[in-house]
Amino acid sequence: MKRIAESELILNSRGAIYHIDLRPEELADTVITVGDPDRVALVSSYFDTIEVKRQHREFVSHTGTYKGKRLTVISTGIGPDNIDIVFNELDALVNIDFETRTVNEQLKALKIIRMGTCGSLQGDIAVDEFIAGSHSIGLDNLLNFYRLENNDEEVSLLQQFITQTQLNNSITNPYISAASVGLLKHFVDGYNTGITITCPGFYGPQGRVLRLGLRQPDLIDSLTNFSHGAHRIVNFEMETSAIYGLGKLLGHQCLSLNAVVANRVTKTFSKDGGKAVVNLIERSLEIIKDIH
Ligand code: R1P
Ligand code: URA
Repeated sequence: MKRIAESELILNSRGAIYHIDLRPEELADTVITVGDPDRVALVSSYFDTIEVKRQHREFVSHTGTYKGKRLTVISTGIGPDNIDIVFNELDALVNIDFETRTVNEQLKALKIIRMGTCGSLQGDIAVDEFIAGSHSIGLDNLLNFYRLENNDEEVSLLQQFITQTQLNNSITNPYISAASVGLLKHFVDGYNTGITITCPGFYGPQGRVLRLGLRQPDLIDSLTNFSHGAHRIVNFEMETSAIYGLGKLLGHQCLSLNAVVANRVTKTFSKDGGKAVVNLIERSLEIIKDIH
């Protein structure tokens, strides 16, 4: 077995992995990711007990139990680049032996569920509603650094996306990956579903104009109008493509749940996005506790 060098697998003086500062025994098999570091304490406020609390940079993590189910909730901060860090380090915690610095023969699959916020791209999915992303198309570049392979359905969706939106140019080289079907099937009542677009920014990359002109001024319309069979694009945010792509490559089951705080078609913003997030957390924890 090849030994992974100190410069590649970086451990701190606690024997914890570098950015997220967790040791293997401090991580639960079911992980909730949130963008906002303050949302970690919000999620863990529903826990029966909290056994571990760590923080390094924007990566806050609490491990405890919710109605008896052991969970870790961790903040990723904003963006796919942070997901690269969090996912590689979560995977290392369960699939690399920190003593020998070798990959375990028996690999473990985590269940990883994002609870985030997003913008709706459909007029009929209003602010404060929830979305579970069936697939994610990344307009960011992260998975282009890895060897992501697609099944026939994904290839066909991506080809149609490029044809209909013409988004495969000097701005972006889109990629696609899917949610875990085994997780998605639990989130039906109260969750809209469809394709989530992940953008490498909140303003220009999501078609927002404050003072700067855009190279892709028809971005929102082209995403809203996309359709392929029963598939349509429902929302965008800034992490899901990286979560689905890396989750698939590393062998973890992933799902991204988001509360809609902005609707970009009706041009409305939630009057109480905080409450929408609380509602998403409460409903989703009740489902997660029963998933084995
Ligand atoms: C932008 O405001 C942030 O909010 C969304 C986006 O994906 C981005 O991270 O998610 P979170 O609320 O989980 O951070
Ligand atoms: N998060 C995003 O990335 N975009 C939105 O419009 C709202 C939340």
